[in-house]
Amino acid sequence: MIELRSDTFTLPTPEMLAAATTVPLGDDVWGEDPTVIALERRGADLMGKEAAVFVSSGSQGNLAAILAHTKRGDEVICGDRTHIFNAEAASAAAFGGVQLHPVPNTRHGTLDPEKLRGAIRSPDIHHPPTTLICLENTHNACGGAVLTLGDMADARETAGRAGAKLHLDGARVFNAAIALGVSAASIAGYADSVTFCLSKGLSAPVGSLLCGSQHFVDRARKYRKMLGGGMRQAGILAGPGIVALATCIDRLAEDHVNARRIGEALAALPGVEVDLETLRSNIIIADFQGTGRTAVDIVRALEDRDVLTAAVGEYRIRLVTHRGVTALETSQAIAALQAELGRIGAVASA
Ligand code: TLP
Repeated sequence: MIELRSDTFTLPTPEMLAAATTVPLGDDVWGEDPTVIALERRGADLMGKEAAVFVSSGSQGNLAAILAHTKRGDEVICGDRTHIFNAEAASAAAFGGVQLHPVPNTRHGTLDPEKLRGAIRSPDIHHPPTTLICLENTHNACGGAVLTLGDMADARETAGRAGAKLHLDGARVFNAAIALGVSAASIAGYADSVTFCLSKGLSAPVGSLLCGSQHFVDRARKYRKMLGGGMRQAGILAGPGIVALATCIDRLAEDHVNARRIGEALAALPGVEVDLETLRSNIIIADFQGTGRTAVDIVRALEDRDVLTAAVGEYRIRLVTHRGVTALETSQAIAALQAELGRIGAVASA
């Protein structure tokens, strides 16, 4: 099977598995696991932040960040297509008592600047205070769109003027860095805090890092404990994370090349639409409405051709490239897509 449902399916490398069984361990709730400490240091350095806390998942990192930045009754502005708004089970509302205020995402994954400014609350007895703005880079549901440094700077400025903090859901921030040809720290530099995932394209089995100032990370660590995220000999998980940061960042460029090939091949098929301008990382979202077939129908048909994809709307399918999909498998997946959906030439001559 060619696995294109998500980069979360990546399996650990042999070096990661070896690290899991050989790294020094301690009780991390006591702050004594040397491997977790080393991973947190490395993560913070890569993001250019003072400190980091190892969390079980991207969702836990985003929630701990929101809890640490806000208080009950606050309002948090985020894009209407963000993972925080759509795919974290309303955790910020349920556990933090904060209201998420969605602003339309542009196809580039940014927040429409005018709508963002308009969403910021003025001081008024009726209004919840806007204390946090969240961005996502790369932007999953916008087809892996990459926010530029200029986009980040604009949001920073708006947050600053509003007296709000800026959190970056950087689950795939290294994909953004590779696509822009800049360091991850230069992207994260615009945000007060950043979550990034070890368990997606970086291929570690478990975990994310939440990074920010020492004061912020101390608060987030406390919230992680409240969420049941205080782990003990977590070095078993942090060891593979250290290997992921040392060995799997640069190779993300290959995933981008493969995604581009798939996106271009899909865009050439009759009735299929792909935004090739925003396709710059490892995620492709294609719209199949013009084929007259639903996403679920096409996903099933592709499965019969040994290609796994995910429906993300009635007519939209997401495909994600990663370390588990080689250039050859990319060609095989493209051949399967062409066989299932037909080439433009084939339809024209029919
Ligand atoms: N994304 C998963 C699914 O939940 C959709 C995926 O397969 O892409 N932020 C972003 C931008 C994400 O894409 C994800 C996971 C998360 C946060 C949450 O990370 P985890 O799954 O570790 O909680």
